[in-house]
Amino acid sequence: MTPVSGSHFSIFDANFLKFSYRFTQKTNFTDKEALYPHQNLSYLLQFFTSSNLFRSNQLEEQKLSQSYQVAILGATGAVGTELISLLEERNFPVANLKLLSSPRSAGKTLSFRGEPVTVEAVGDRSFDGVDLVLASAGGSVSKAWAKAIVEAGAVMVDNSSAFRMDPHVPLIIPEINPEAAHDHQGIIANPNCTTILMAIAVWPLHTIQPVRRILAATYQSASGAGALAMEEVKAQAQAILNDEAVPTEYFPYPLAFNVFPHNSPLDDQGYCQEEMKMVNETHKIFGDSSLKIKATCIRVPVLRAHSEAVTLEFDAPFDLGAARQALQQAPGVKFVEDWEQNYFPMPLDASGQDDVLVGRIRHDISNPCGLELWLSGDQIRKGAALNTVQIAELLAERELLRTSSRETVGTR
Ligand code: 2RA
Repeated sequence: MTPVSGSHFSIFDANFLKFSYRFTQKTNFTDKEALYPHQNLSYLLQFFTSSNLFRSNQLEEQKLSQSYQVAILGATGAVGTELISLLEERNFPVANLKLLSSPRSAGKTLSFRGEPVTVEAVGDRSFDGVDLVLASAGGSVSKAWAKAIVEAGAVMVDNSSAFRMDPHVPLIIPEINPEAAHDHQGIIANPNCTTILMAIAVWPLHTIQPVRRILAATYQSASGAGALAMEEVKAQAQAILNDEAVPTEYFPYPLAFNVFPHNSPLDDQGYCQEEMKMVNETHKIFGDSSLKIKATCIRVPVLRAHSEAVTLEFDAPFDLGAARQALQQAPGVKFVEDWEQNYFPMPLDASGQDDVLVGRIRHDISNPCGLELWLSGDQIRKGAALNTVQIAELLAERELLRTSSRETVGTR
């Protein structure tokens, strides 16, 4: 497999460009900034030299000289196959890609950079010499192999819920808490899809004016239950249209032409696991467990992008213009609002996109300090695989992967 290098535009470049744009567009300088314009310049210079763009250029240089032994655990699932595409699309410096699965899926052939790669059954020696494992095979599989992965010297970026709330495991959305990566002890957790999508939209507002309470209602697609569940919804729709028996192997009830509350286990307060993930994970990512959060999670007959209606409460009214501007400039967000056309984020538009579509920003008419937004985000990409690959990029940029088995590009 020949490693490639080339142009690569990461979220970190986007951060810098958005910052620069915001800076050049800034007209409402504070008295202090107007009095000391050189401070603005020095701030810009300081930002540039410490910026992610700078680090991104470092990654470009690293890419020319170093690459990594990468394994995907759970390679044949919806997220696994997206991970393969994203490593290729984003030109992650892969020296060799190992695709791992359960024995049931082993032997399949998938393609990476135009070459066939045979999926191997995961086993005791699978992680020998591997630097980075991107895991998306479910919590029990992650728990079963985590020790072997870490003992082999690799870093595991885990897409399951197995380690998310472990205090020794950073839980990361690179646009929000990249610094947490420095504390890793071999495992980094990728948050749940609903948490990522909500946090990406709320964080830019929270940094302007702290949010005190979040009320969310989700509209979750079939993709959250996996590739086979997506196929099941299509089969259900076909069966209903043909007046035939409706298959329900992956969902407890027919999802086609129906909606039902998320079927993860319920606690004694009446909240399901999916809802509590949004609460607990957001606390950990924002570093604020005093933030009041509640969610109602609902499965809807959409194939691959989740949507969420989110109400935020602040201590004081949030200016609508400031909220729109913050979201227009936020990394990972595409602002989508056309009030005349009544056009706002939709899962069909979000599918296949990296950015979370956010819009329909309005005041909560029942609360002067409330603000409402609506979002749609691709559950498989930013909700899972893209965030995982962005964490991998962060680890490479900040040299947080081991160096012992890195290869020099061109040696293979
Ligand atoms: C779901 N949150 O949508 C899950 C996927 N991680 O059901």
